[in-house]
Amino acid sequence: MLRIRLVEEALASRYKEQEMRCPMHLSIGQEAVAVGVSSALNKDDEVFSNHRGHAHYLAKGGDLNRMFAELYGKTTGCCGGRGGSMHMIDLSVGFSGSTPIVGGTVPVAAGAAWAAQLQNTDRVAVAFFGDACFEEGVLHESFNFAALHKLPLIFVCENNCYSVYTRIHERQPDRPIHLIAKAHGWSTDHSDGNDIISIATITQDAVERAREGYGPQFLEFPVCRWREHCGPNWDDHLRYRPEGELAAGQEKCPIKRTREWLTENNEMKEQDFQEMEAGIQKEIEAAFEFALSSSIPDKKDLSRYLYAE
Ligand SMILES: Cc1ncc(C[n+]2csc(CCOP(=O)(O)OP(=O)(O)O)c2C)c(N)n1
Ligand SMILES: [Mg+2]
Repeated sequence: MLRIRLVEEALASRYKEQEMRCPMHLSIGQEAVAVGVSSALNKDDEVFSNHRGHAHYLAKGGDLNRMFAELYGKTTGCCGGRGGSMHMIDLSVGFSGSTPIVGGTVPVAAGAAWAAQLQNTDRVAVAFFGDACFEEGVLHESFNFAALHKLPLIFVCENNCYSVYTRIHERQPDRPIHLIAKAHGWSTDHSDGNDIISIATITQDAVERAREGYGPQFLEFPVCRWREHCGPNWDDHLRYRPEGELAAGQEKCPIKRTREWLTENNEMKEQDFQEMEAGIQKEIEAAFEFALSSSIPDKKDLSRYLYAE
């Protein structure tokens, strides 16, 4: 969680240099879900992400150098510099892709889960999405298909209550999102999206059920997006959130909470955190150097990769 936080804070501070020329949606404040869920997965389990995907990519084991190079549009990026922030992929660690089309990866995750089932593997697929994804027809079609075929698929809803500037109660009827999944007859669970231990625990249970053939599982985690929807800035001055909501969300910071818990239980000392931070900062500096010194794609390759080669 700390690594993801420091990585995204570093990206936010360098974004204004205008060298990373892709829109960027940061997960600052929402790190616990990506990390807690991924901690319950094997390397070959397949994760599918959305527009807010840096945390999912890193938590699944994605390479930081290749991620930064992708953001800078360089050939060494995880998509050869063609995708940018919202189209990352690293099949070697089971990060099977992200797209910015809200709901776009959900049916693809269902396909991956179906393939895992047809091939008699014990792999599961995971689809991360936000609360706004419930307004997309394809999510409900995927729910139906997954339920019908009892797919080994974990649906993970990171509910930050917003679709850009619009609060959930202006967009959807007032009911818990996880009850929609329950209506399909699945196991559903939900917990505080700032509590890494409970996220990891309920995900482990869900993954186990999915591997044992009990079909799709649905997890909902309420979280708080700290910064603007898209971009590196703070935007509370725009007043689309009720007064005090952001401050209350920040007070529940998953990293602060875990740090306090680890210190109180004598698992880690202040010095350990400082050493950890220093190590991460070094890694971040090296990743920027790697990305900045890599080359940009050649014009002659422009039409490549449109179709499988
Ligand atoms: C099909 C589709 N409709 C609209 C958009 C524009 N759009 C991009 S992100 C976003 C909000 C998504 O909210 P949510 O799914 O809750 O994720 P969050 O940004 O809160 O993490 C919208 C409407 C889009 N990318 N795709
Ligand atoms: Mg949202």
